[in-house]
Amino acid sequence: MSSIKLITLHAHSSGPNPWKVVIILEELKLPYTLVHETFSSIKSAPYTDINPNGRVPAIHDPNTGLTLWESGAIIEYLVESYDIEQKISHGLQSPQKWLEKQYLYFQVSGQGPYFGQYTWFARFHHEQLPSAKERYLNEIKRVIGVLNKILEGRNYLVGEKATYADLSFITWALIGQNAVESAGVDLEKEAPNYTGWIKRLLDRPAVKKALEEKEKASSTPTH
Ligand SMILES: N[C@@H](CCC(=O)N[C@@H](CS)C(=O)NCC(=O)O)C(=O)O
Repeated sequence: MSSIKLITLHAHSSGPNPWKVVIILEELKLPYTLVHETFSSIKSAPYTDINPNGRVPAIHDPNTGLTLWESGAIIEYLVESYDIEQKISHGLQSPQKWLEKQYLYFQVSGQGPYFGQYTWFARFHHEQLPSAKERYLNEIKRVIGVLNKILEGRNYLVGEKATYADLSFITWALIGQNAVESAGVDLEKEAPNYTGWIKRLLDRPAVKKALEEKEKASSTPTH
């Protein structure tokens, strides 16, 4: 691993998506460097030359020359390129590979955007729209309920070990947890499989390290 060159990851401290990628980099023990962007720096060049969509994360991997954006694609790329020992995946030839992808796509399309829209309407929208907040809060509860049911009698989403599929849910789960608990839901009681799963994932050293990096980035002022 020591011959692998530093992978550059563009991130913003407060957005959950880049930190999903940091978790994967930490789990795979890949060398990386963080470029701390601001919400204004990602909207113009030079950043938009890297990601024309003006969002984080994006990576550049000098080992292959690839520049890539969209957190799901980045996670798939890192796992398929570097998880040779199948630390957080079941391998490209296994049938579980498709289940891992299924859950990753559920995360990027079914968890992230709904949880993100709730945050938008709860914190940033220029007017109070209770019906919009209610819709997205109900979606958060629904998605948590779906995962809670899937996790009945099992520790992880695919097979007997934590994979990138599980790990991709963590950062948005923390936001969703705050949202539903602020609305008076006792999540441990309502969704014990789900809360147990999140706790198991949060206990992993790589996850702890990634969340510490996020915390550090939040307390370091950028330009
Ligand atoms: N589908 C994209 C979403 C990326 C995204 O929305 N990132 C947020 C940070 S978590 C962002 O850049 N927000 C800035 C903005 O909305 O202008 C992905 O998964 O990478």
